[in-house]
Amino acid sequence: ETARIGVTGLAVMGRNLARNLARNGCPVAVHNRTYARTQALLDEHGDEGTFVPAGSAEELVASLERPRKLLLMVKAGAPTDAVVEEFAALLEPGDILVDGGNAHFEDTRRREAALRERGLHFVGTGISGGEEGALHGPSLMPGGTAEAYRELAPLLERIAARAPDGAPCTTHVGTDGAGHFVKMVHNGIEYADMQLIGEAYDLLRRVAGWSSARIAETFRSWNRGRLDSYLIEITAEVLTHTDTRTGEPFVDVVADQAEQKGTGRWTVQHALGLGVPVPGIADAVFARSQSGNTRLRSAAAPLAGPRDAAPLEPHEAEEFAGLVEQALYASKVIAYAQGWDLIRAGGEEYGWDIDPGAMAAIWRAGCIIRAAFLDRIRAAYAQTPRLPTLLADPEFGRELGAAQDAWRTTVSEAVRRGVPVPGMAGALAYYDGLRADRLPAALTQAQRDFFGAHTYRRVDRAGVFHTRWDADRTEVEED
Ligand code: NBP
Repeated sequence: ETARIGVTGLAVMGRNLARNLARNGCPVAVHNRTYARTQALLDEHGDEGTFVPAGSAEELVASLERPRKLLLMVKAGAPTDAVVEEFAALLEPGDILVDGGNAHFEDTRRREAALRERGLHFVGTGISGGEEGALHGPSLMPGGTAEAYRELAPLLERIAARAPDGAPCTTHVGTDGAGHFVKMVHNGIEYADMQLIGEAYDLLRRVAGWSSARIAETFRSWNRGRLDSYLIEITAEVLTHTDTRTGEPFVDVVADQAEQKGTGRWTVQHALGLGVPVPGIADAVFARSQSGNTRLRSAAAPLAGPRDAAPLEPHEAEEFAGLVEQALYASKVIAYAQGWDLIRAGGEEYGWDIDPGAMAAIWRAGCIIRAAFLDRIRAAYAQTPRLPTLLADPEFGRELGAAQDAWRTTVSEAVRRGVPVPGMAGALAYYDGLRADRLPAALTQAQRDFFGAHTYRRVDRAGVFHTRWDADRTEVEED
């Protein structure tokens, strides 16, 4: 009983989290199905702290302080179920199993309920930041019981990333699958953000006519302003890189077919189920699918439309880049607002008491969407915890208002020149849709009543009505 926590599954993530724990003075027991990985960790990093190697599951469990805390870092899906079962059989009531894999939150809910029956805590934990984050400080999103979180907090806070104000990037998100749920939404937001950055790049390339190096410089300058974020920073890095084989800009030799592992799709599926509009995330997922659909793309390639019009004059290009920055920023605010709507709806649906400001706070560092901007979201919710949408925050509202002319010009220019900007155009439509005095949804309701007697409500009186379209077109009130 010498280790404060154990880690099983020592591939890139588990190995780096174990090292992070050990480096932060926490004796950690380490185990892997195939012992070679455990040995490699000891050989290569054994001097970084106290590692207690375990050759078997029994040995691992025997080496842990009580209540035992065990972090699973194995492949999501069936392997996680197998490992949960293996260890649950060896643990005792009050012990805590933490699943740091990319589990679907519904699987986490199922596992948590099953283990709770056996007196065990199961803490599904979203972990963001990839390999580097795992080693130097990830953003950690634990679910499970508050009681389990109290036991884990000292350890999690020690290994988590630190926000610029020094706060550790972890908090108890909510019960059962809440942690994996918000990790899923985090990834959905990441998809939307990447899509918008891609559109901004495309506009600078095709409308401003700039080289990758010139665009990289622009992203670097944006990164010193309100767009300051990890994704903008790495975009500049990628655009600066030269392909070693051809000497061409690296981005020009990469096939333009985006892939996905599925968390963006999950986000959209759940948003559809909950009836929360997240078009910014959906457009990003669909844009990846569209890019990868070579059959559709080659069939449509000959279709008419503007193609490679002459780029803008240099002074116009400079001005245009300023407009693109505004369109990008405004669209980003919209995408994040949609993500936060989904967090709120998920919390209501599953009975999680998720603090929306705390999510922004723990994403300020360690994760892929880390950005200065997240501190503004934190502040907006600190000021008004029940903000109905981020757009209702006076600061964000003012910024969107100030950006909208540039945003509209950018989208118009893109449309005119045939540059696809589903993210920016969709974000603008969402903005206009929400602020509209009256929507054509009225016509939709009338049509639904016409073909399906689906009824409608009126603007001038309470109640539910139907018009007898196929008879004398008189109106009847339904009860
Ligand atoms: P992998 O997802 O590649 O999983 C490999 C690990 O799972 C190895 O330790 C392997 O043991 C173990 N494993 C498998 Br596969 N089947 C097993 C079984 N039936 N019983 C016991 N162990 C089994 O590793 P990773 O990339 O380090 O990711 C770990 C988890 O963290 C995943 O759920 C992943 O989705 C998640 N995650 C990854 C990232 C990232 O950036 N990579 C970020 C955040 C979360 P073996 O060595 O014996 O084959």
